[in-house]
Amino acid sequence: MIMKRILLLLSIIAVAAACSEKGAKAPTVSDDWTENAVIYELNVRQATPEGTFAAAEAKLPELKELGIDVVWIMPLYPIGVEGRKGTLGSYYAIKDYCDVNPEFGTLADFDSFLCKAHDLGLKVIIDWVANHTSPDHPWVTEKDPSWYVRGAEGKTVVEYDWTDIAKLDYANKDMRAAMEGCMRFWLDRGIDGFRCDVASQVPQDFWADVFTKFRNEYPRRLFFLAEGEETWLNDAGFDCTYAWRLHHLLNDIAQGKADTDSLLSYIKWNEEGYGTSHRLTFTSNHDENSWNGTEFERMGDAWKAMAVLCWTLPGSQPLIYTGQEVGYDHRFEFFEKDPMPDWHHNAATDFYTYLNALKHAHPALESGNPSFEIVSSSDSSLCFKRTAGNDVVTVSVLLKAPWTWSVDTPETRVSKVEPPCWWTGMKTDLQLMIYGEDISSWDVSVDGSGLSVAGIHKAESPNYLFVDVKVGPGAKPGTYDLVFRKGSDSFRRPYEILAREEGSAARKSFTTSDFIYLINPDRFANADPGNDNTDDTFETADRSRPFGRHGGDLQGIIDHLDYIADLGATAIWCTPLLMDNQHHESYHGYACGDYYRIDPRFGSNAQYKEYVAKAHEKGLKVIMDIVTNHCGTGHWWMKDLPFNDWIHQFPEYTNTNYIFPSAMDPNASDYDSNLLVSGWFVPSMPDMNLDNPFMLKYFQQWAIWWTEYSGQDGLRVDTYPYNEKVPMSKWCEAVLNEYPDLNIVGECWDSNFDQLAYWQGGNANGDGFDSHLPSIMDFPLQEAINAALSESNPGWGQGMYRVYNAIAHDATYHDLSKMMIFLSNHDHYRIADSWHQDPDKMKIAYSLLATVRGIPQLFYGDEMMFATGKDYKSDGELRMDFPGGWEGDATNLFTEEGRAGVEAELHDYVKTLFQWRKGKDVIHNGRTKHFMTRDNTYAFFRYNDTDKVFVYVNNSPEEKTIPWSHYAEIASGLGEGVNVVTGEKVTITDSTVVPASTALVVEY
Ligand SMILES: [Ca+2]
Ligand SMILES: [Ca+2]
Repeated sequence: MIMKRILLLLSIIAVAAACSEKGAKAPTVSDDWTENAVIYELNVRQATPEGTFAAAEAKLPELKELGIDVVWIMPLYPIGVEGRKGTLGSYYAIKDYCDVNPEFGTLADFDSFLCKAHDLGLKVIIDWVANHTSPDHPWVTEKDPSWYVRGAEGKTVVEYDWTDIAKLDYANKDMRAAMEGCMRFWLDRGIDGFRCDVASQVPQDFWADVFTKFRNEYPRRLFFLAEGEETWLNDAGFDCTYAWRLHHLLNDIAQGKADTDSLLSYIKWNEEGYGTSHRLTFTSNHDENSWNGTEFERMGDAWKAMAVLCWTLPGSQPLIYTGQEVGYDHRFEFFEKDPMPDWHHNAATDFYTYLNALKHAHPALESGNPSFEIVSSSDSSLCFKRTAGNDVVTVSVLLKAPWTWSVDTPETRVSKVEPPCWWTGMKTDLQLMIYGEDISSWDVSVDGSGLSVAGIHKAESPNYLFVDVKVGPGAKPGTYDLVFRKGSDSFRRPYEILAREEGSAARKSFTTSDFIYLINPDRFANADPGNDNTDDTFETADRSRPFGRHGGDLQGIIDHLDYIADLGATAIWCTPLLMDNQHHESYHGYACGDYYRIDPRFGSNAQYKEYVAKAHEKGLKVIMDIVTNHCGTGHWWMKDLPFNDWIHQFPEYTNTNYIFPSAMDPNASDYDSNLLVSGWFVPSMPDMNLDNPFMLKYFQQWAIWWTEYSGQDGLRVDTYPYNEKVPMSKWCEAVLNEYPDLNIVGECWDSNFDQLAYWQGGNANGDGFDSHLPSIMDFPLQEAINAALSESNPGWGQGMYRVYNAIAHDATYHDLSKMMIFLSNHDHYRIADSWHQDPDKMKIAYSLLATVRGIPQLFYGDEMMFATGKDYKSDGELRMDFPGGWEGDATNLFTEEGRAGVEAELHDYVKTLFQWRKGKDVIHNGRTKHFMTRDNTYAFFRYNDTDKVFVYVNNSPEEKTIPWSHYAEIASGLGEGVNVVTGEKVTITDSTVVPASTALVVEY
């Protein structure tokens, strides 16, 4: 039960975090930023491959998003050469206090880093090593010998095994003054304080003296952190001391060597000795990591539970060391370059983001708040309460395997509010779905001007409320509070209203000028093996299984946007990226487990937004694949549905009949037409009931939320005709009401021209039905091309006649410009399999795809010879891994060097055609004139007032002569043209020969 609560919590926070980029942060009572600050220890050398201030500066926005408040930069000064350890030396052997280590850059680079950090609202403290210098510091020879502690023969002395240092002597007043001057050098540059190395080795009066002066002279809040645990350090003016004793105790607890009693005695000892002073709490730092092992080595599975204590015990000022934010399990070399791989947001990031947000949101968890009350305890468990005014945080930690933990706060009485945020200036009325134990017995209001509750609807389950919220014209972006009241009890839940992007409603979408590249994200590229498995999802990665998860992710797509753009694509459709938490076959994403969360194995909501932004930078639009017809049995609401009719339920499992005609058949029985839309697609996918108005409203807002949140450009709707058609048409209307130019393509998998046409919005249907769906997928044409290129010896009505016949039905459709055309997709045979890996057939198909009317779409890998080599269709196998997307792949087809032979030949053919197509209005918007097929050939023109393109397909095994004079009505006067593929000049006549199995594309 505890674990479940954790999982739930994490998912709430993930979504909450997704919305937190704009608008005000949750309120805190303290004005002192140090009270709820989380510190990040930045190891500049190892934090990035470059190991420079400039590279670290580029990572600052990610630290901000993680919830960091203070960046502590490890010593940034030139390192001594004499006695140096290793190649690069220890940062703590300093040769010049007033300069930067050239390894990291220049003073100007540091200033730029500091400026960027301050712009982001981050504080910066630097490591100060007052106890000693390197033995070759100029002071050793240039200053009076009494500046240093001297041993036999006047030699400087070392401490411990620090053979690369010389200990300073604080009896010398001149040295003290020089040290103070060096500290001012950095304070004058604008830093916010110091982390003082081995602070207790330096006299108390030195610290007290300089800190008093600094605090008087510098008006900003300065923060001084002592590496040391002696209580006199607080008297000396330090804000925070190291909680070493707690750290060692947490290691012992994790290793089964200590119990709850020892933790409670520590808490008592800490309270008596430190009162309201801050205590640096950590599961790792640079010394622990390099010399004693990572938190995973020392704490094993207990690392999270121990971190929870570091964030919630009295006095705690939590620390994250470089690499911990992504769970990097590696001991950094201390004297050598040993950089961590490029950072990617993963489950460990989610965990720390959650803890940081918790710390920021709760006055009860402020570092100076000593409140601590035991709720319950045993030998191996502790539940305690922290309070500050009305704020109460209850923490439970199991101090033995499986090390479960939970944190209860007032907001966790509400475990979900969906949509998780909203915007000002939206046309769509907002209805919140609120989920929490017995939440229906509470009254709800909104605190904040401009927002009000317009209606409260109870569901059948007591754990839901549907609340209509009016976002008035005067509403300002910011954090509002939903206030829940029952009798004298009340609690608040923050809700964010963001500012709408300018021009959002008027966004353009995908059109005939686009070329769409379809990707199965699990199978494209795995940039982050660290997210292949996560704590809060069931199925784990297994690349050997065709129907298993292979680890592909959003970062993998982001990393290959250049490849996609280079191919000539201008839009990407990914099969669903939302969480699919089924135990098996979750890789395809069509069994949604959470409509407001990107699957953590693909990335995060924030990363989806980043993907959209980066795709836009490359000229690529983004189409989201969404499923309104069904969710997955693994969806969180399946254990507690708001209404019985939220999904279609039957006494026993009932499948859909897959009979589309029943949706438009005037003679259809209710039995058949009901079964089409209410039967389940498969047993693992509960069928949603769009006749339930709350369900419909939920899906309308959800599609709008993702569009507004991410900036995406269009939608693709799965299994469209299986939705109840009238509510589904209202769904389309609602989305288009918010975004009038948005394109939405529905998957209406129907080979009948007239039945397919029924589903397109504006079609003159006999029954008056209008779907309002702008775009449909051209299945009849797809089937025609596939069959034509598969038939070696076609009879009458076969071969290229099929393609001619499909195009001849164009009058059937309401809007040809919105037809999505394709050769294959994730549900069909690989084209290479269909056409026996014959490159000539594939080139014919590419030529058709690039030149016939509509919006072309290509399935990833079909630009090359991706084939299963089998003659049956297995979804898991045809959705194959893109070679080069996984570390260690033998070939890398993403790169020009990696492609050879037929792969290069096909890829370049596609690229040539679609790069050409990009600028061709005659293809995007021109008309078509085609000629009746003869002998398995097909000829057509695309034309407008100024341009013509002629396409001739010879799909037969013999060469053919073009009957050019037959085309005189459009071809007369056409002299020299250009072969689009070869770039050669060509003049077609009645004697022009086209080789067997070849397409000719000529522009005039
Ligand atoms: Ca991955
Ligand atoms: Ca249905």
